[in-house]
Amino acid sequence: MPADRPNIIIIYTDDLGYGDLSCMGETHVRTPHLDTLAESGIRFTDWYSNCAVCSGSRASLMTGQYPDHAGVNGVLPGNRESEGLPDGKPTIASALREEGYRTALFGKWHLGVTPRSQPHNFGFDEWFGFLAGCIDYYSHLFYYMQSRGVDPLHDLWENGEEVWRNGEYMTDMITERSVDYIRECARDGDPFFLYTSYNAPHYPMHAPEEYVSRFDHLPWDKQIMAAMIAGIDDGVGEIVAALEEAGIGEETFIFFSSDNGPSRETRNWMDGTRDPYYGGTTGGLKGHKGTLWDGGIRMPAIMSWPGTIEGGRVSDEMGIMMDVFPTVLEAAGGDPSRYDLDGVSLLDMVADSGDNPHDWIAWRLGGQRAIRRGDWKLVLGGTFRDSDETPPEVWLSKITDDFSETTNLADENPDEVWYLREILDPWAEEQDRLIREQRAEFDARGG
Ligand SMILES: [Ca+2]
Repeated sequence: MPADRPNIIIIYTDDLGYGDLSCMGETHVRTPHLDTLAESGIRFTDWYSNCAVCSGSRASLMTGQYPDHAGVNGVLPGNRESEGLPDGKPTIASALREEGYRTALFGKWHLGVTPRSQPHNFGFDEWFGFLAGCIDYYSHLFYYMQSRGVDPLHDLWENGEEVWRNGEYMTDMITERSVDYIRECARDGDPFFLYTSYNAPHYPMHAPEEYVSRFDHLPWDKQIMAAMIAGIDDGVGEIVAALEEAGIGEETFIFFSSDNGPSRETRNWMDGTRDPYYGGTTGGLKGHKGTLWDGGIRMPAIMSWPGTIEGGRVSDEMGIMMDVFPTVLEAAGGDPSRYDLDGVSLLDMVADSGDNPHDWIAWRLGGQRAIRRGDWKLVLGGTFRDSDETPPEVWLSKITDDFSETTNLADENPDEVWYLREILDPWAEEQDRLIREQRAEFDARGG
């Protein structure tokens, strides 16, 4: 396989916070394999998710578009009638398949449950995992819509067929499938795209004793979080070891990140406690999952391609999940301009010290809107879910100086607010139009 045609692996985690890795400053957990991966490539300090919750973030990762443009914003429901991406929507997987890649997904999809919404209709040759937002790690049941009248559902599938693996820990199954796939592709000499999509450390807070016992010294909320993250970290170690054993480590591009910030939901506790959960950490960023403060959308992110990208670097350049599609497609020798993408290829920036192509990036979730441009970040309608505090409607931060968005500079910088709104308001209107159009088209075809 020529070095200019790398294997592509995306390792995605679920509700992992900005501060939850030891290479990001967390002192409770230990993530030696991820720290080594970061050392082998670039660790980003200013990498963003396109959405503060699961489905929107994953829609952008897969399609290279803003969530509304992709047709999925917010969180898709977990019932079996749940529809996801519109038919025919190109994804990273379909684009790489056109370039001759084998493609596989192991783990969480959360971009629709109905047969037509499933991964094999969006470019994945093979897949194993679950389709809704979360599952019990051992029974693989989805329990979380009983308050809306939906009974628990079993949610484990292989290539569209329901399968049962009662008692097997989901994180370990995802790792095993990923490692087997790497060995198989390496043996056959095929370039591959592997999407390893861990549901950890999303609730329910489950981990085997093997991981839990490593953190006996911690209080329960931190102990179980550290154990679930250790499961991921061991998995990353096994994946990298499999690449090295097969002699393809140098020509494999790995991107690691998380879909949104840490959850403060009380259901993380599992002991009837109704306090907000602080097992995961934003590392000092304001907010959490579900909010457009940086704690909801700024993510740990690692990009490694040892044969091509110089390692041992930390980058404060701004990047975002929708950039991954064009970046890896270009790395694979494809042409991103063939696709209608909102993300931009960062390949020149990461491999050849080129300029960051981003001027600004923006977000929209429910009544919240936000934009970051240069040193500034504007949040409109910002909220919290772990307190009754209602922030001012307009919040302007000098984000490069004010990591935690603590000081509102809106009143003293009306020109900056005006300028950012001149970009953000029409953008948000356009996103609203795009998702309405997508859903109308969807409805017209019979849902
Ligand atoms: Ca999530």
